[in-house]
Amino acid sequence: MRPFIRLFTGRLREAPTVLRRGPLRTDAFSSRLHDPRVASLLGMWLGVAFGVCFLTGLVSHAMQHPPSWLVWPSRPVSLYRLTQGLHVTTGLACVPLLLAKLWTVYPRLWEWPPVRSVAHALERLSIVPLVAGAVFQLATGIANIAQWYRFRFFFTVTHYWVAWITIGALGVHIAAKLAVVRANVGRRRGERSRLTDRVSAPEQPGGGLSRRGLAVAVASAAGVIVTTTAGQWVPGLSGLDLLAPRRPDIGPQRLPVNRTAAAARVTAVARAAGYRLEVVGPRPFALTLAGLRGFPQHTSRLPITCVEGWAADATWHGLRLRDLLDAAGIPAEATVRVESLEAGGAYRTSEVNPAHARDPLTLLATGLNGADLDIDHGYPARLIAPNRPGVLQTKWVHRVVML
Ligand SMILES: Nc1nc2c(c(=O)[nH]1)N[C@H]1C(S)=C(S)[C@@H](COP(=O)(O)O)O[C@H]1N2
Ligand SMILES: [Mo]
Repeated sequence: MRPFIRLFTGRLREAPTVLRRGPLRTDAFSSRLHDPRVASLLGMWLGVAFGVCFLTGLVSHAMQHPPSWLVWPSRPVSLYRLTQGLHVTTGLACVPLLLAKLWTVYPRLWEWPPVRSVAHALERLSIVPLVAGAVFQLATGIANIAQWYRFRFFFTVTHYWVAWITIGALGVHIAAKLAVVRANVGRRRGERSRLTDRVSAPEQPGGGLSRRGLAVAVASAAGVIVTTTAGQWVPGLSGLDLLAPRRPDIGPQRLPVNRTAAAARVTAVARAAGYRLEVVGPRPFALTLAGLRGFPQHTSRLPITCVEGWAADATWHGLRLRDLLDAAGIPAEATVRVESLEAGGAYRTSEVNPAHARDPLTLLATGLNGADLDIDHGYPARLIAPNRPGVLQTKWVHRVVML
């Protein structure tokens, strides 16, 4: 018992001889890259990428699931495109940064003594949710953008809450490591040499990758990932999209499809001659397709921005939602619900707040890029509004209801 207590009170300064093997032997990790300076530098890059990813993720999440007190503005038109695009891009850039960082610091798992104080124990424990959370977020995020839903849990909710756990653990970690980072970043070589650390190895002449070499390699990997995927949402860069799961210009009518009419089982009802658009308000009415075309026709240039990280501009034709609401006597401050012909599915309806419903760019579109809407893009009519997540741009609309 006593050696055990001494182990955790730090009085056992050296690892017992029986344990001094494998990763616990002296000089088990000889690379000079397992050092606090490299760890601090990678940690700072990772902190910036992760921080941007977290904040943009929060904004995107709040746009998709607005709390009751928040009415999102409909402008700027592409705000969601920016937040969600940055979210996915910075998340992808975290992959090489995180791998390099974990490799740099993993020898510390065998740090001796394992625990020096309560604060040290807590700091070490916070590594578990930090690493597990970061790996989980990147893995589920990548699975999501690749539409690879092999997990049983609901992605949106889990990804959101694990983000909070991870950022909390990151806060603890940064607070604990601030002194080490200060001592290692932004100072001159001579000043840095004061810093002592058990796992830091002296610069060895010749052989192995230098610190600068590692920094260049990691930054290049992140740079390649960013430039070959950002074209998914940044206009004009789609030609570089070698690693992106989607090309924003490929699909029917040069626009990707998220869920096809066949997958949503709406092909027959959407094409049925008996199609009517119902508008439910103080003066309810129903319109045939010809009736829809009888309304003043408008054109809006607006992007579809999918939560999966792709965004594509398109030219939409149709009637303004606000003209439809006015005709039904629906007041300007009303929120409406747009309902799809789709019988089930998480995205069969969406709510449109007054700012979006009344925006002159918001259409019930019946046409896309100069032709009738393709069935996979929501024929006979779909919602398209500025600054709105793709999941809320309801397709195959057949009812608009005042709430
Ligand atoms: N009824 C219905 N509308 C829907 C969806 C859906 O599953 N059902 N998917 C949404 C999602 S996630 C996106 S990104 C956009 C994509 O529109 P597009 O397929 O025309 O590009 O449609 C949205 N509209
Ligand atoms: Mo989407």
